[in-house]
Amino acid sequence: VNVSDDNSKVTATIPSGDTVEVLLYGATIISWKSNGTENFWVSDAAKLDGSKPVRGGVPVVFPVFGPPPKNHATSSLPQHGFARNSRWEYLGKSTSESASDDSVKMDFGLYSAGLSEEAKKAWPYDFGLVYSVTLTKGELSTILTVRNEGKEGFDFNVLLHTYLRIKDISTTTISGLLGTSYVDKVLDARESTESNSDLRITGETDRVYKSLAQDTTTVVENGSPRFDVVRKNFRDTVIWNPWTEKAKGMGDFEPKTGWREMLCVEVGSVAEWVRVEEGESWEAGQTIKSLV
Ligand code: TA6
Repeated sequence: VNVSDDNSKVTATIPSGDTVEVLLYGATIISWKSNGTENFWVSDAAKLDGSKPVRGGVPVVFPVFGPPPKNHATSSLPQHGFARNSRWEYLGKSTSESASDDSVKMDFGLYSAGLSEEAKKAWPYDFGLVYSVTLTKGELSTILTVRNEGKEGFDFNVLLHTYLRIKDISTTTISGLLGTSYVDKVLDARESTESNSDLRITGETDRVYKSLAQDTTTVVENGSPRFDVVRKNFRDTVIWNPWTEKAKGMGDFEPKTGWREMLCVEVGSVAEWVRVEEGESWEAGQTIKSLV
């Protein structure tokens, strides 16, 4: 197991050759390679210098998902909150040798004290986040622990905004959503129930699937499973593809045809607020399995 930290990015490699790269900016995973294959999509125009959230990989969304609501403690935060554009600390690694293959866990921390003055003013709660990234052969697990370090309870959303790399959106389907109710943000937040056991993406798609019964969402390419995305203690899953117009409208989305090769499957708790009272903590995460 090899872990290197150049003070802006932590890179880990395990004996199988699998690697993961985590920017301290936003604790954003910008690469995960397994079996010689890159699993995440990152825009060619993504900013990796901390000047804006990374367009790709796995941005961490906290304490609010989407544009913040009015008349709420999060109202003056930027879209998707401050976690993805704050500098996190690398807290260190732990490795475990096992018969099958070695694994490595790296921890990252973000605390209210480490926030920008602007973010602290916008959301004045004492909190601590610990984000653990565990690389094992063919799998990447991430767990986020939210701790209330203050005297007042607070409400939050959390979401892992994963940009999966796929070969071609037109031959990709998503299973595990059947029967789940969802909010369709492209059809002005209309509520519907998923009737497809294998969902095809045929245009701009921006849906919040709520309280899924199944904890695994599978991405299938040309009829064979490519990824399992397994939720742990997260209630919801967002499916997003910007398609042509929205891709054109994002300055940091390149190539403009990149929407054909990416699919966001984003596990989170976003349809309802999660609340932690004084001294309480809460944790949730995902395990993504690369099936090729
Ligand atoms: O997760 C889907 C979404 O909420 C979309 O509505 C779109 O806004 C996307 O996130 C990207 O948001 P960003 O702030 O990263 O441009």
